Amino acid sequence: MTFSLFSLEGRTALITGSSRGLGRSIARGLAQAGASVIVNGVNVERCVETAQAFSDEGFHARPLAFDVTDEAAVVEAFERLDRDGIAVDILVNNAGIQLRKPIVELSVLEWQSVIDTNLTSAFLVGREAAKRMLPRGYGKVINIGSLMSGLGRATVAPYTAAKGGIKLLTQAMAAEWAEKGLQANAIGPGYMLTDMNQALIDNPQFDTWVKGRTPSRRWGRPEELVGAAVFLASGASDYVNGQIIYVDGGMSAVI
Ligand code: GCO
Repeated sequence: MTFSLFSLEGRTALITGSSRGLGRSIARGLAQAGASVIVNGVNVERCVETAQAFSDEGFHARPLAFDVTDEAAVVEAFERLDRDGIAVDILVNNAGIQLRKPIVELSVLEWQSVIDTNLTSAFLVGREAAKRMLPRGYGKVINIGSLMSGLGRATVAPYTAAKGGIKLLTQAMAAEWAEKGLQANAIGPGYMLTDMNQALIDNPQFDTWVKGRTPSRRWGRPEELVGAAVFLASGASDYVNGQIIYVDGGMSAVI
């Protein structure tokens, strides 16, 4: 008998921002664990390409391109899933952008863009998913926070504020939805080898700082988030709610 505690067989997972980066790695990992995955992003071609790549590997995947910051687009996307008879069992709110600039140089539009993409999107997509999960008495909501959900760094204020909000939105979701059989938790990635961080990776001083500040003495690989994601998406976490799991090489645990 296979060890089914972590199996996602028969489950459908929607991962926002999953046509590339961390979201793509998480989506592939959930597919490896047996989930049928819905690949989301704003770029239709990239969504189709990523879903096809997953299908070519033998996984069950479909593209669903929509802008997670656009309320009407989010509502329409879920109505389309309803029409297609697709129930989202697992939601990973991963979509996010980074903008590095001192607070005093930020425009309100720049601030709002990061907050909308990194935080408001989790509310919009989480709300539509929960409207359907609550009556079914089942759902796994996984919000992608950050090391910055609990720590600040200069020049990334909107990202930090949004990711701090993600941590506490997760706790609020747990407070409202746990009694109905849903689990809402978060993952806090540390410094990962992603396109979003390429400028930092290529900066020798920053690279040295990350490796010195991180007990594991290295950057994280996107696929290293899969274990936490599968755990929080599976029956192994049915009594875990409102928590954040930092996957950061220990950076948040030490001074
Ligand atoms: C930065 C980085 C961080 C990363 C890190 C933590 O500019 O400091 O982009 O914000 O997101 O991986 O999540």
